[in-house]
Amino acid sequence: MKFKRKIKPYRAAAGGWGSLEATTRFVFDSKAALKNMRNLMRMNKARGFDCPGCAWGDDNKSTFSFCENGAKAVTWEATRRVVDTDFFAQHSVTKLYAQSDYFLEYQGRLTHPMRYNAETDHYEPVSWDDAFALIAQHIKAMDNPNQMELYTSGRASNEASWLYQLFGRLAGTNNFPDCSNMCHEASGAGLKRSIGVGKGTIRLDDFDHADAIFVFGQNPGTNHPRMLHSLRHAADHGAKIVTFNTLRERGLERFADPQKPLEVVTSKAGTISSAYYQPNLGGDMAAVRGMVKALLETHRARVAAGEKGLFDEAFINATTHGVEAYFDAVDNTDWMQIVQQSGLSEAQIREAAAIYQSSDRVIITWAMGITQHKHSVDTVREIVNLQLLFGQLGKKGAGLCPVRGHSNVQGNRTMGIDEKPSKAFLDALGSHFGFEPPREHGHNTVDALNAMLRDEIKVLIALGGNLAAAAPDSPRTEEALQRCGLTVHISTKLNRSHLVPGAESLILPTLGRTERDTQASGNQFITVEDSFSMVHASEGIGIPLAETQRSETAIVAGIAHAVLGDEKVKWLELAADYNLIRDHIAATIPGFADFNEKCDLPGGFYLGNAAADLRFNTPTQKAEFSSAALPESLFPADVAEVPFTLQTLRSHDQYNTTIYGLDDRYRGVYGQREVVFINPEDMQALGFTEGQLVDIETLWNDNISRRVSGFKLVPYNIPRGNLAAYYPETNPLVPLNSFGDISGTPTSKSVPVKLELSVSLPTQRIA
Ligand SMILES: Nc1nc2c(c(=O)[nH]1)N[C@H]1C(S)=C(S)[C@@H](COP(=O)(O)OP(=O)(O)OC[C@H]3O[C@@H](n4cnc5c(=O)[nH]c(N)nc54)[C@H](O)[C@@H]3O)O[C@H]1N2
Ligand SMILES: Nc1nc2c(c(=O)[nH]1)N[C@H]1C(S)=C(S)[C@@H](COP(=O)(O)OP(=O)(O)OC[C@H]3O[C@@H](n4cnc5c(=O)[nH]c(N)nc54)[C@H](O)[C@@H]3O)O[C@H]1N2
Ligand SMILES: [Mo]
Repeated sequence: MKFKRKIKPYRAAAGGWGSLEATTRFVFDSKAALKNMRNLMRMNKARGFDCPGCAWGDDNKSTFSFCENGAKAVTWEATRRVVDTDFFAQHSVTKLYAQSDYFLEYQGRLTHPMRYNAETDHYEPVSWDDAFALIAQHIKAMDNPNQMELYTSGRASNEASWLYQLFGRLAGTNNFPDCSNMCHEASGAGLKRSIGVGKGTIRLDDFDHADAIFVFGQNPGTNHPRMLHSLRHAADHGAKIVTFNTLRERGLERFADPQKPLEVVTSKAGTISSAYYQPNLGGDMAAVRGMVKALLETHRARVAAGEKGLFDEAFINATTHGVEAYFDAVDNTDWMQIVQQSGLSEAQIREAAAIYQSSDRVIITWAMGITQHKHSVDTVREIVNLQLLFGQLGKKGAGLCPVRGHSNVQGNRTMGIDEKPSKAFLDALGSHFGFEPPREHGHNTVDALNAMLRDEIKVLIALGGNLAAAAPDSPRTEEALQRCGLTVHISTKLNRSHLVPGAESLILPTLGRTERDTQASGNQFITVEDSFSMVHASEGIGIPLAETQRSETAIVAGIAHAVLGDEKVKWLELAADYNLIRDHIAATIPGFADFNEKCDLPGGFYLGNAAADLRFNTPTQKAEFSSAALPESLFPADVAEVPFTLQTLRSHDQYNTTIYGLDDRYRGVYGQREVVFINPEDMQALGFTEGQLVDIETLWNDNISRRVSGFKLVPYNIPRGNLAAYYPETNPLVPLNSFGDISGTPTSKSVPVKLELSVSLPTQRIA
């Protein structure tokens, strides 16, 4: 495939024509244009399918709410191209491994179960029964159930993931590594410690009532485009949008609503952010600490003058614990450290604090710019601290909003995809099915990969996702997968994980969310949960490409049946009628009583959030202030003299490891992905020039060389000392043992690196 390479700054607003044009191009390029248009029309509407793009909510008011990147996700899934048995007969695994991630997924949908033959180096067709029997044989040969890893990616439905965790626990393990371990784990861990529940506290319509919305470390223009409608709407009604982002992101500056034709025609793009701060990578905890320091100063001055203080003292006294220790921590943090670590001036931080102070109702949102650092749990808790001081919980238009990634990643956790399940959850499961679930905590993603490297793992089953490309330290991750006895991938499309097989390997082709799922009892729907704890039904309409594809739920049931038989659970009966699964969910998961009846509610039902009702499930039954000190450094003490910190992020034309195209329109990059964004002064100081190719090398303390070559220098509006480049190309740079405290999340947004001019051209994968 040929791509036109260019770097040309994008000057228009986000959304608008550019967005419409790109959407229609995707719809009409793919081989099923009409079907695609019909799919789009039904996306996110009552009894259509839920958009597989992201976990933003639906307001149920607009008649036709979709976004460019949701359209890409749908059309990408709805392709008529197939990766069938002929395809695998033609291409060896070694040959496919040399191809780019873009090439692999572009080949189309997997249609037939395939088994790897190491002798021929080809995948060969296998029957479903034989595939299940092979899995059962490997699992039954294990010495203990913890020699199995059950990975989940966040697209899996509530029904499939609930069944999957039941299978794992009946088999005896809590080894449930998932994509969340690499994503919002720090949000869950931080919120749980601070407010007793690991989810956001707001609902979608809170955006209509906020006076200010602070957006930290998030690029909604690309990753949550429907959020721009909420931000834009709020801005139009006078709310202040305050952005903290290391990069200047177009979508956070201006946005024209592509679904309001007049606005597009007249280019009446709305300004989104009223203030835009560009902290250093990992500098947000210091920035928020600085804001509190400024606010505390004003508060004390007022109180000293006999006036009413700034903070919500009634709220603090009645519902929180630990404010004094927190104030001590704030007093012990000096401005020099705050300024140096955040990279913002004291004046900028005071300005942000003043905006916060003048706003009654404040929402704070965040994503990967906050969660993929060493001190992410402390950073999330610092954000909560600020909100607690002003009583921003339990009131309309205010609260905490971690914006989730995968469209059902929040639902997966609710269903029990959790390597650290609560006692209450296990008790409920055990008593409902009459067994003693394993109590010992299992592996998260990094633990699982390390266990594989130690040859402790015999079987990996992956319910979706692309572990080989999504996890850090690619050579070690690939080796880890290859050390398993059996790797099983339940997938829609060909990806890198299939090409690093264990001693044996299976690819099991599954239906996507947009497709009709017919089982013995008739057409089925599934359910998902969005970032706002709304659970709703989703029913696919596309006709499946091949009769040999099966639903995720049916595949999980098939595996469980082959391994465990149907003594405790009638797996195949459950897969024949998902209502039966929902009845079990209702009996084992809080908040799901009358689940099947509630699925008929238009727009779904709200699971509730105790913290939003000011009930805190913490040891003190109060919201806990955290009084952590700022980190001394983002890196281990023996990693010194780090010239640059690199973040690895998403382009506009990708969905995690799925590369739709090679453009990153809002950042002005076309036809290429091997680029590195750099401050122009840094480039000059190194004596380098725009467009030169560089090697990026990680500075770490384990004598392992981690280097990628041939990355083009692109001068960009980014603070000095900070770099950005796309994932997954830069995953080889993230050390497997560099992860967040408590969260265990790979530190994908702060990798210590240096740059050198490339001396030889890289062996690039074939695009
Ligand atoms: N189209 C599309 N949609 C997606 C995805 C996709 O790949 N494509 N992925 C989905 C998933 S799984 C997820 S988790 C979300 C991810 O959504 P995002 O979190 O928006 O994803 P990233 O591309 O990683 O962008 C990180 C943003 O944070 C900024 N940033 C990085 N480090 C820092 C920091 O230390 N401080 C501050 N203040 N800013 C920082 C970056 O400049 C960038 O704007 O999107 C979901 N939606
Ligand atoms: N360096 C770096 N690494 C990162 C990140 C980063 O910002 N930087 N982000 C991290 C984050 S936030 C996340 S969430 C992870 C993502 O990690 P994963 O969730 O593992 O990866 P995806 O790329 O979303 O998975 C794509 C694959 O899922 C399969 N698939 C697609 N739809 C379906 C479906 O409906 N059912 C099934 N069964 N399979 C399906 C397809 O085969 C496709 O190849 O990556 C993490 N890795
Ligand atoms: Mo994610």
